[in-house]
Amino acid sequence: MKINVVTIFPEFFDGLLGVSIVGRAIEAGDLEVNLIQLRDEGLGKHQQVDDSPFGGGPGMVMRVEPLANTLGPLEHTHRVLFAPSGYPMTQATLDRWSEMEELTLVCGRYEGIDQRVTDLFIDEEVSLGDFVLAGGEVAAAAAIEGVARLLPGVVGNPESTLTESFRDGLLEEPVYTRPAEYRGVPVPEILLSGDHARIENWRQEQRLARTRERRPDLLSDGENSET
Ligand code: JFT
Repeated sequence: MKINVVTIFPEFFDGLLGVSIVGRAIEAGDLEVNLIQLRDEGLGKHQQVDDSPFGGGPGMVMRVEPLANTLGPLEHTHRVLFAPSGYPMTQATLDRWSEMEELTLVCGRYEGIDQRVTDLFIDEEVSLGDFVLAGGEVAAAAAIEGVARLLPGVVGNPESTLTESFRDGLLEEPVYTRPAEYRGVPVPEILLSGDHARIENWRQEQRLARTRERRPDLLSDGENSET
């Protein structure tokens, strides 16, 4: 698939695109990432992309014209805007995007983007989470990595994300590797027992206990309400 990223900081993505799953997906031709410098459509001698807010208030707002001129020609793609006030971006969101031919991720800065950009040129507005960043780039980077690992042919593709334990709506269990004891702290003996039925039972209990403690919201709704 192809992912366009609209940003005034294209260098921000250099590390991401060179390493690990994303780097390999690009290398293998499973993923193309096209970085688009928004400032190329900036206004005037200084290629300005922002202006002061109507109605007053602190900071600057991203103007319509540079974004409109950039996003208009990308109408054939699914155009996503990151915003603190967006719908939550979840695994289901990434699953859906990973099936698309061409996705466009729009990253803003300053206090936000003129609402008319969203109204006229954006298909979906999402947020990475309930915390405050200084712009959309970190959220876009998270989306690129999360989508890349779902692409067919990518090493580490979970095959069916339904087989991933997070998909049954629970947090994952703790995992261990060698050594069997470190600074007097042993690996749970059950994991060394070779009894795969008891091990799977233990893992499920751990997932449930962890979810009850850390994310009770995941249990109180839908298909896990009986667990
Ligand atoms: C922050 C963001 C996400 C996500 C897009 C744009 C400007 C800075 C800002 C900060 C506080 C209030 C704007 C953005 C995010 C997240 C995304 C922008 N800012 N208004 N912050 N935190 N989880 N996605 Cl454009």
